[in-house]
Amino acid sequence: MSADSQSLPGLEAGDARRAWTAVLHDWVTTVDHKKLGMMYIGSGIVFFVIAGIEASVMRAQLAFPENDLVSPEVFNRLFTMHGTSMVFLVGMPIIIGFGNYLIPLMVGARDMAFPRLNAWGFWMFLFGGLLLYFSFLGSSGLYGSGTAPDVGWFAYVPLAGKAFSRGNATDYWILGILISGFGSLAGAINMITTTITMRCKGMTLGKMPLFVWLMLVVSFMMLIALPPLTAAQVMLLFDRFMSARFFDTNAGGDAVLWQHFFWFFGHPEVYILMLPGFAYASEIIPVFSRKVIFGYTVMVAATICIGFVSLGVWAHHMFAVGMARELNIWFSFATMLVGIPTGIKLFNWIGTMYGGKLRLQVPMLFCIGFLVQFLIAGLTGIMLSAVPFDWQLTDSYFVVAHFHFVLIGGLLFTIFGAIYYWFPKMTGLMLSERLGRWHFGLFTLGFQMTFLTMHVQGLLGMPRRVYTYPADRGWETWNLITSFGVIFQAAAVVVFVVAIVRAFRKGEPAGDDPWDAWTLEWSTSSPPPAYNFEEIPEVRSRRPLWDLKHPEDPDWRYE
Ligand code: HEM
Ligand SMILES: [Cu+2]
Repeated sequence: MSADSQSLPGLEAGDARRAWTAVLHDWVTTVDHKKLGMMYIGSGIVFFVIAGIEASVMRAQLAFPENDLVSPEVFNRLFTMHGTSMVFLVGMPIIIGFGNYLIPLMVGARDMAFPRLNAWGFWMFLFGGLLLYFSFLGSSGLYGSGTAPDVGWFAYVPLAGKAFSRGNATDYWILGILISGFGSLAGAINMITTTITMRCKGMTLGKMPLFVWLMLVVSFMMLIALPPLTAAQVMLLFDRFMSARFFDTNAGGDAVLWQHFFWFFGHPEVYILMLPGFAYASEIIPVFSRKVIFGYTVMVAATICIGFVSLGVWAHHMFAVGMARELNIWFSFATMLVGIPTGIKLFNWIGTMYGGKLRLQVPMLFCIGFLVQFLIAGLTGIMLSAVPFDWQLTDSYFVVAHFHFVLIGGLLFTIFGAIYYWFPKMTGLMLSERLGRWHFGLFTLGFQMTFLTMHVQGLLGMPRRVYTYPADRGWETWNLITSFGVIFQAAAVVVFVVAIVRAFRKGEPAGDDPWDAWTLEWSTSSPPPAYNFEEIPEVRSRRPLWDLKHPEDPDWRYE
């Protein structure tokens, strides 16, 4: 928020309106990476609240057996919109937002390589998201007008085909994701080009912040994984509108082909979401441990390994479709293989904290929560990569618990940590440490109550996506605890929103470098000027600010 908008109060009504119009015009027409980054993150937070409400309604329905709070049709729409929104309208914009905001600052550049492409990408993302939600109003479904997509976030055929999904609900799912995907592709092209061509003097690849390395790998993964999804969606549109037969098994097509296409995108997608979380942890943990990252080069190598191997594991989502034994063995083995570079990273973060002077402030608390929960997520992932084990638990609540441990315990916790860490840089204001601790405490308690118990429902045989369940299966108490946990998570999100609003109203001034950190974004004012740097900096080590602050013992002596 620029200085002059804060002086709006007290202006004459006409002047205030003109001033607000000017602010709005400024943000709507901006091509500045910082503003676009904040708009991506802001939109992601709004969609998070909406998708969180969808999840809460589902858990209210499942709190008791044989409940009828919502109908099965509405329940199907809720998990479809929740899952689709969380992945494409929460995770993606927030990771692209942070990449957009931070990469030019971290490499010492004035903006992204293609500012107008950047702006186009943002509006494509937002238009795709709004189109998806317009489905609640626009599409004419079987149950009268206005139904959201109800085929699940991976829209398996033939359910998503014309025979079973009449009306336009599924077409909104296809088009909403397809169009918002342009935003991701534009972001990826910009992040790769900026990183490779716009680094300041002295910043060799070996001196880039880990954040920049991880976003580089993520961007390449987006360029590889997104187009197959787009191609499959176009084929599905052909099937739905022009009676093509790509996925129609009765007419020479193949329903399993859709699954291969979807998960060839879908699995790398979870790492496209997770690696940025690793990037936030790799920046925050060293600063709050007062130690350089343990094993910089190994971290980079592990990231590249994860990037590559995760492109070859997709069919571990399809162990139950009847693939050849050899294929099951390969996809099981490759999935276990990903555990190695991921495990290395966990050790490197723990190695960084070991012997450090830990400062347990809110960004660090969320990173520690991430470490513990991501370890659990990784372990259940290894369990599910064993084919016989997966045959027992595929499509059960054990799987729902596993991927929420990855996407909340992993990604969402690091996103919260990143927001508390970089909010001061973006706004010049501090978020309240006291409210942040409440946010962390309530969310961790609620998260564990909800998703740790879900593993048990799964082991007791409860399938996913059921809108209710009988009272005689021993699932009642577990479901009640699971749903109760959502109350704590919701309370934590309210505290988070209050913390943000309160910071904008009367937050403490942050100063340029409130955490005493070491990367270039902290060398600028908070918020940074439109042109980022008075003079393009020159760096000699991975910690340029440390060198500036400690000329007596600069890092470049050791690198
Ligand atoms: C914030 C707290 C959250 C709660 C309470 C929650 C709860 C739920 C529930 C109850 C379901 C439906 C399970 C079923 O009926 O099968 C679900 C599904 C799902 N959730 Fe979440 N979720 C949360 C956050 C997230 C986040 C952050 C992500 C991703 C970034 C996510 C991604 C998904 C996906 C992909 C599905 C599967 C949807 C489908 O079956 O089509 N959720 N979640
Ligand atoms: Cu997977």
